Amino acid sequence: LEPAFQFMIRVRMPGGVCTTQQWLKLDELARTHGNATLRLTTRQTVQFHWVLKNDLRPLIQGLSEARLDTISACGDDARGVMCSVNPHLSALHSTVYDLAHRASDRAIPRMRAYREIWYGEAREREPAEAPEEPFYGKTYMPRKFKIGFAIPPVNDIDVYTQDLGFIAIAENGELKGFNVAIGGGMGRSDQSTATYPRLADVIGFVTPDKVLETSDAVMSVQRDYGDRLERAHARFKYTIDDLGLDWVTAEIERRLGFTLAPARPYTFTSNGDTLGWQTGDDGAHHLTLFVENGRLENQPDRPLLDGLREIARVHDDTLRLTPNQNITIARVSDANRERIEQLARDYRLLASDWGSALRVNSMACVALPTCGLAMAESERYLPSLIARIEALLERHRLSDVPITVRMSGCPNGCSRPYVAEIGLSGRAPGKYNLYLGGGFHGERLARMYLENVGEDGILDTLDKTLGHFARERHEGEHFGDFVVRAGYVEAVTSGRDFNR
Ligand code: SRM
Ligand code: SF4
Repeated sequence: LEPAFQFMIRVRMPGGVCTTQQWLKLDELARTHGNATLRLTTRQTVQFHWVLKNDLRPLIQGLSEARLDTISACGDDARGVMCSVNPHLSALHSTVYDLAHRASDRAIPRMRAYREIWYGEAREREPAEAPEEPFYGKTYMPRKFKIGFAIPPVNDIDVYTQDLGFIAIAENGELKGFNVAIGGGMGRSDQSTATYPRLADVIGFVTPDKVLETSDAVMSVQRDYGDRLERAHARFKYTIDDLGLDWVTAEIERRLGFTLAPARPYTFTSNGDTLGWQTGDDGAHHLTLFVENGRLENQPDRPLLDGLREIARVHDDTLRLTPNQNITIARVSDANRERIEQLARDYRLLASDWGSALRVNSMACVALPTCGLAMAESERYLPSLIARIEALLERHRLSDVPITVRMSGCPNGCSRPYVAEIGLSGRAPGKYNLYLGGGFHGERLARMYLENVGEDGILDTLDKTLGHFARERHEGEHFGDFVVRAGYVEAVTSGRDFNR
């Protein structure tokens, strides 16, 4: 007899685009081989939790029936490639999504072991003249490597937190190319000032035909120069800070064989999702639902998993999983519009059911009970903390003001808390570091304001700062900008400055 090991399974889903048939399969697998929940993640995919060892193979084989797999969703390789969900710019989205998908296909490992282990295919010997991994070789990357495509003005993918970000530049709806941003990342280790979150630097511009080779060149620099001795120092952000941005950029250009063009102007306005109905430039309708912390499960008063299944049975186009753990019902036909809205209302999936603008701009990582690295609660705790913050917001008449709040159960920062206007990262049960001053569209890191505090300390500080914000904010000013202007925190100017 062996212990009942339980596993988390993460699906690879570039850009979060999923057909309704695929969704129905995910739903079925969660009910038959998981814990009857699906968890939408901050990188636009789904996770299954509490999968027992004997359920692993049938689950992964079931995914394969829906043309899905888990390759490269974890590991020292290119992780799930992200792509903005921007229904307003439908045509542009489809071009950029196509590139994101190709970048994902190109960056994933080629190994056959996956098929042998999970699908039971016969073992093939690696021919000496054709190495199995032409890019990764035998040692893969020093660490995970994250790629994302953003479509301004929406920075929903938090492009500055990616190891490699592509920022779409369009003129009159036509894609001209991408600004290239390198060296973002959130992860830190507890109480280690040698580790820090860092925002990516924009190093230049490339045309669409150069995106895949740019991705190869950037990844290969990190593959060859990243730290392979100390894992906590092995992300690309540290390679860049150690070798210098200019040196790394020159090395990327040397490998590309051309110099990057100067970066082009662009504007981001938020890093959240636009919830509710939107109509694209091609006239198609899209409905973005709010899923608190991405957890779809059947609670007695909110049978969310059933709700999505009902919608997927009616809908005849795709779903798009957003980088903020929400879900967009994309390209809803006129015939289905009323029915789908009614289902979303019946199953309480509309943002309007959920209260404050703070709540619908909130994210929490999974943390306890499944995450082995968690130091404090996150997904299970943030909703109740928000209810208490909502009482403060109501008192200060700020309920309708969008403010981003993100909580992580440990310093790794899976919910990207260090770019939130209010960030919380777990230190111990019931204790968090409180960060303030992140940029509303992900353009500035937050700074630690309180260390290792409990709920009372967090609420006292928010009462004071939100009250001050309500009284003295400038027209249209965001909370993150206000706390910097009012002197609560000094703006963080670089990764290394984060721990100052
Ligand atoms: Fe993460 C590790 C969950 C996005 C930084 N992350 C983990 C693990 C697998 C724990 C582990 O290694 O044992 C967590 C599984 C928990 C569970 O029970 O399900 C976990 N990470 C998640 C998800 C599900 C959080 C969520 O609530 O949505 C996200 C899945 C994304 C996906 O679909 O691929 C998730 N993780 C992120 C992000 C955000 C992003 O990528 O945009 C980050 C910060 C960005 C970055 O990478 O810097 C992130 N996760 C980490 C780290 C710290 C990496 C570092 O550089 O130090 C770890 C720990 C590690 O890798 O050693 C980690
Ligand atoms: Fe786990 Fe920490 Fe990531 Fe939360 S931030 S899911 S606690 S690794």
